[in-house]
Amino acid sequence: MLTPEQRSFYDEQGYLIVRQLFSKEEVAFYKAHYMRLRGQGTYPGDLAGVDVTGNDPLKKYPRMIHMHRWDEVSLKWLIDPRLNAYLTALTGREPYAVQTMLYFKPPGARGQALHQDQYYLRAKPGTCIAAWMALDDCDEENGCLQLVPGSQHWPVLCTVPADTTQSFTDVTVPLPEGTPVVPAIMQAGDVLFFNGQIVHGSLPNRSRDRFRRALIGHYIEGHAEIVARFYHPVLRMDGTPLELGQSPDGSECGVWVERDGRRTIELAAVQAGPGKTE
Ligand SMILES: O=C(O)CCC(=O)C(=O)O
Repeated sequence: MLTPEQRSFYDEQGYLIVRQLFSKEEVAFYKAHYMRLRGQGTYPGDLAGVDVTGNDPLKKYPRMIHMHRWDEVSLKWLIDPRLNAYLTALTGREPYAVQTMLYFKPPGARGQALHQDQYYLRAKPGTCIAAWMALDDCDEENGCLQLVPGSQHWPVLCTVPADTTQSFTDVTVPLPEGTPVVPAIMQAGDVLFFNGQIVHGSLPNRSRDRFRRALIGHYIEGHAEIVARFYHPVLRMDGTPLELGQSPDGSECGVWVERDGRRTIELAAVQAGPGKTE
């Protein structure tokens, strides 16, 4: 299913958009399902983010997390054979599934500052990989995902404080001036696969009336032996749990330095783990 062109795009850029992997009918089903769940109450792990003001739209539509642990629809999506086929082809081996998330991102909602997922998951050996499915058409106006092509080759960078007027999370990674950040312009039903090391995030939803809903699965490579505690139980792609170890709380991180007139990354320190989840 993965074409040679898709393979080389992913290897070079660190991400790949597969167009219309899910049908319009499926998208309509998931949208209705999650809007109904959101309207029905609160769930473990609901997150509106830091600095939530009285009129923050995220208060009304907090992100849902790990729904696959209590919602059969989410579990089935997480291990869907289409996602598995791409993830297996991209990483060379069937991965393990560890997380679901649903971002509602209503008009006016903040985004998530640039970050690397591996900072949170700390899967080793190897890294993590995400499947990010658009439930609404998304572009720069409603806060589509943005990525730094090629950054999958970087180590996990040491984090710095984020601008919490723009981001619902409070850490980000510094980038040298002029580093290209590209928008992932997608239609509902497209799936974006991205490497766990790649720098990505999103800006606020500046539209007047367009949600930017996304259903997201996080996976770790099939040779991983440890992952951060928050992501247990780890699942095989048939939905059965398996025992993996827990990664230590904290990891080495890189900082930008100038060498021979070039910006490069040097491993500098061990930074504490996020202490909370993404
Ligand atoms: O959807 C977003 O705006 C951020 C999602 C994200 O960063 C992730 O799934 O790792």
